[in-house]
Amino acid sequence: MAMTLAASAEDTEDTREAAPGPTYDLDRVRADFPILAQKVHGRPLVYLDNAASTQKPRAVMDAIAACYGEYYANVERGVHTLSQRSTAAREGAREAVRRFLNAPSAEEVVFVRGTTEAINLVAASWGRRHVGPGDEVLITELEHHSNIVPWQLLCEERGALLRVAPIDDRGEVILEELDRLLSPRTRLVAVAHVSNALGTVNPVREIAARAHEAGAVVLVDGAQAAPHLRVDVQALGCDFYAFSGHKVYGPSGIGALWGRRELLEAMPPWQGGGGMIRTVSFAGTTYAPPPHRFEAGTPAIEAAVGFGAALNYLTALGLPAVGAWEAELLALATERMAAVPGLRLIGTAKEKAAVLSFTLERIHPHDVGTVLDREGIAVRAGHHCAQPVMERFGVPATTRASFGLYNTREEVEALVAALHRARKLFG
Ligand code: 7TS
Repeated sequence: MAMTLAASAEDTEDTREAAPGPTYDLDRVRADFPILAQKVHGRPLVYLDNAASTQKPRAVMDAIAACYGEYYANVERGVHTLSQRSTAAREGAREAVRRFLNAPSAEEVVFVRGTTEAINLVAASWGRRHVGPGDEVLITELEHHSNIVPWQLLCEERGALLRVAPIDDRGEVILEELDRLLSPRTRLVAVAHVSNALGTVNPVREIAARAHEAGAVVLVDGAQAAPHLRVDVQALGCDFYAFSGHKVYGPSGIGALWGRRELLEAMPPWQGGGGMIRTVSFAGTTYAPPPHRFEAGTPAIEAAVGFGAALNYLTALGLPAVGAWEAELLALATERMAAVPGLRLIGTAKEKAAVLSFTLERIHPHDVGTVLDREGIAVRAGHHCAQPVMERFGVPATTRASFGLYNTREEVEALVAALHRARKLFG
């Protein structure tokens, strides 16, 4: 794909001098992430696989260590002091999620294992109740498999139809097509806030408004947005928002689903067990109100605590500052990569966040990934759980570099230099 950002060497120098850098202290931020200070194959680690999972700051490790070392016990229902402290810490994390999303109430925040589980929860609970034969669920062509397969399963079970709004050659959702596919039969529109394979930032607010006009409920997959953009679920106007802890510098195995209170209250449980009931008898069981109705069993207590610490860390740095820095890295990388012979960028939307997917002529993406790893550079190669996107662009896989708040301009330069070397190596 043709690049438009190619600048002359002089322009480039000017840009670099004028570049303000992050509005936070990058050296200090990097020092918060002990894992970054290591060598891989004798070279300084350059971690550019942040879209898959981010590294963890000391604040998150300390919060988890304090949970285990000072107050760990099972949560809820406990009269003893440690159980009450554990419960309070986990509920504090729920409040951190509420603040992070600007949700109206912490009771609308359900802890889940991650984005995947959040979407499955909505499909299994809300979906089974509201999607019937002849109904439609509308997604887009750029979704992660997590925002495709649960809807396929639901539609198959309910006799409903899955519709897909196409993307254009830049990787932007074609809004006119989305409009055309919206109908009174559309029960739900499920859309990524940011694409993991392309980096496209979707106009979620506009999509939500259009979907609501058609009478549909809107779920936003925020897995790739939460680490980069300030999310305000009230301003977005969506009905559900899902994201994962491990992509926002927190632990794996934890994430959150935010849902509008009226919707959550009307939803049946999706898993049964301890913690989600009001009363149980063999004659019949009544259920706890949200969020506990959707949290059966002993939860990931320490992970929730670490998740809250991660969100507070990110908020303290400031998402606008983080996003601005990552945008600079993305612009620099986009410009530099234009000079790598045979490099095709996959995903050139006007609005992008922190993801650069590309192919190199005559070199398989996995080989690119392996060559980069020999230089200490961690990127991902594959279909990124977005096979329909690969199909749309006619490639089996891409190499993907994805940026996080701790990446540097020098790391971008190291990536590009390594790509030039790979180019020479493979001819
Ligand atoms: N949605 C999007 C847009 C994602 O990028 C991912 C994970 C998920 C959902 C699923 O999140 P999980 O935390 O439940 O696994 N994306 C990636 C990726 O791009 N590489 O590894 C995981």
